[in-house]
Amino acid sequence: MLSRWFDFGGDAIINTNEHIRLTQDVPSQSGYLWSRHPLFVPHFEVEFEFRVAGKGTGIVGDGFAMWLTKERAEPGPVFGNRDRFEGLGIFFDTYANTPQSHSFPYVMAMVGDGQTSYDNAHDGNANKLGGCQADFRDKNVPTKARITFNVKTGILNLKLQTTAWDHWVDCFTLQDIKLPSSFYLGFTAHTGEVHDTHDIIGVTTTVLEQSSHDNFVSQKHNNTPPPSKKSGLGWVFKFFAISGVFGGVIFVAYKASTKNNNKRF
Ligand SMILES: [Ca+2]
Repeated sequence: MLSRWFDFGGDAIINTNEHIRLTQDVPSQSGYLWSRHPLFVPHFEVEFEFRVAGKGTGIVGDGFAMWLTKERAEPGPVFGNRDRFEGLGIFFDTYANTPQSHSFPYVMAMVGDGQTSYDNAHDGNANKLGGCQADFRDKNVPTKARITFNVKTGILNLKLQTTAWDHWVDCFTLQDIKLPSSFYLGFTAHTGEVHDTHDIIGVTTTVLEQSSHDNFVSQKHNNTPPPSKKSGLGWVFKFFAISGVFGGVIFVAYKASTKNNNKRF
């Protein structure tokens, strides 16, 4: 239940073998999962598996969000997180606050400057940088998202897997994105009058490197085939995968600091 790298709170509950449940399928819940330590990596990928489902067949909500922000673990009104955040929010919105030209669920991105509010009344339209319709609710296949971001080029891409295993569809690619120099990785969700369960099943982060040809290549590709049977250790395994990457980053930071100290003395 305790982790050096992540913590959770609000109404989030943990099933060690299965998932972190950010909200249950009941009204007025709000939960979070946040990295304890900031990331300082210039080029990376975050892939996570999630599941949104519930007994409701009509109006459900409200959805969940993935964050790369300067702040962490500050519950509030934006899918369970604080408003006026600084950094990236990707919203997996299952509830139409106002009639839209697109259908729901809808996935969209906003980069906050620490002062601008999320446009809650219009599902974030005022600050939408990119988005796509994505039928990710209550699916039989594992639903996943993969975000890649390159600080140098400012290019941010989101792909989704919602229809079949290893069938990734581009949701959006954004240019000239600037994030805070260090940021935390978080997931939050909330329910209001309408509700759903919002689960984070696993997260893997990969540090990507620059090749000698100035192209960026991945140190590691995660092409593992679908599990033939759900492993009880799935969450634990993935959790250690995260810890490994964060551990690596922290270790580098620690090494750098030690080196400076050595020089000084
Ligand atoms: Ca909404």
